[in-house]
Amino acid sequence: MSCGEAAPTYSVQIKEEIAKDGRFIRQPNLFTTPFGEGEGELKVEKGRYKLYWAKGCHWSNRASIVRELLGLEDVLDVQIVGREKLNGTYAWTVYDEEGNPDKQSGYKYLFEYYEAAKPGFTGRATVPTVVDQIEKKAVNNDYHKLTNYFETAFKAYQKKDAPDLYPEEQREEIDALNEWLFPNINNATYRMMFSRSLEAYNEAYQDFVKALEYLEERLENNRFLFGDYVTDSDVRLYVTLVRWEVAYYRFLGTFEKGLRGYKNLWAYTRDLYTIPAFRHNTYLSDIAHDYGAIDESGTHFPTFNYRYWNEVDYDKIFSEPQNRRDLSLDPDHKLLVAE
Ligand SMILES: N[C@@H](CCC(=O)N[C@@H](CS)C(=O)NCC(=O)O)C(=O)O
Repeated sequence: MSCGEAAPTYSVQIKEEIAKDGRFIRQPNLFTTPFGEGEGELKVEKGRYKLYWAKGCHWSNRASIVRELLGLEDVLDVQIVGREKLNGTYAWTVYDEEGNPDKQSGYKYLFEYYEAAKPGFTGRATVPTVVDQIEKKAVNNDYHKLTNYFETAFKAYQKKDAPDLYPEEQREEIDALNEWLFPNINNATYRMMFSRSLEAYNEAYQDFVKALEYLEERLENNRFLFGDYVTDSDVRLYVTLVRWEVAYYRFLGTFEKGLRGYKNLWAYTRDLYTIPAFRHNTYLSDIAHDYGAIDESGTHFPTFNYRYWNEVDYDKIFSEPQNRRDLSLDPDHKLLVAE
């Protein structure tokens, strides 16, 4: 983490998110106003919005990958947040390397954008968050829909040869798969991570492993989830698989096998990793970095990642060649670009 002190923890779930039986029930997103031209919607304008995201966080990594895939650099600014201990908890920082507040807003912390939007706000300020740089407030942190807005409402601002990650005729199927990926893959890892009963843990574990088996089979004959081209769903699956392999797998519990034990899923992840927008936005060593929260409690057994996060050549491992192109009728193109 380039800004501020070392940052041992990425997510601080609050008491209200743990149910009586130990299950983790995620808080709803705070800012869900859609982007679009309709009444009350967020109008897309150059110079207005900025996306904040964190290297370790897959909810926000989806948005940073799609932003780059679609070439939205000119219309949507971006910044990777830092993490800092503040008043006994942790806060996302938005100041620069020298500690100067954000030039446009004058803020040092992400929660200041939340307070500006919701006076009296006391909850968790989370990534991803899109802020309005003119009004200096948070406007959208709806990670379920953010990439879909980039694919649709931001269309006029996409680069010329931008791929179609959300083809109209496939939207229903993509939405359905995304809704399934949320509890079974993306949030299943957090359901394991934040559970406070073994029963809740096991439930999430079973969902996750069953889902992996299903996806492994689906990818046996399909290069990507919907065939020859990358879609929005692939981005959502990729961001969790990468973190599972590099980090979660080493501390979430005991898995019968890791990503590398799933022939298709592992080759699929590497196939996606070779796409520049995926690779640029995947900070493998940072994801592996264990800041040593366990060590602070006095244990003599710091994790593998605590000791070696920066010595393993993850880029080399993820760049090992695979031959998934043979599954495609259009092997030279992974992205669907309209004529
Ligand atoms: N917006 C969502 C999810 C996004 C989320 O949990 N992001 C994490 C990082 S992966 C975060 O920003 N955590 C900060 C915190 O919990 O203080 C929520 O409110 O639950």
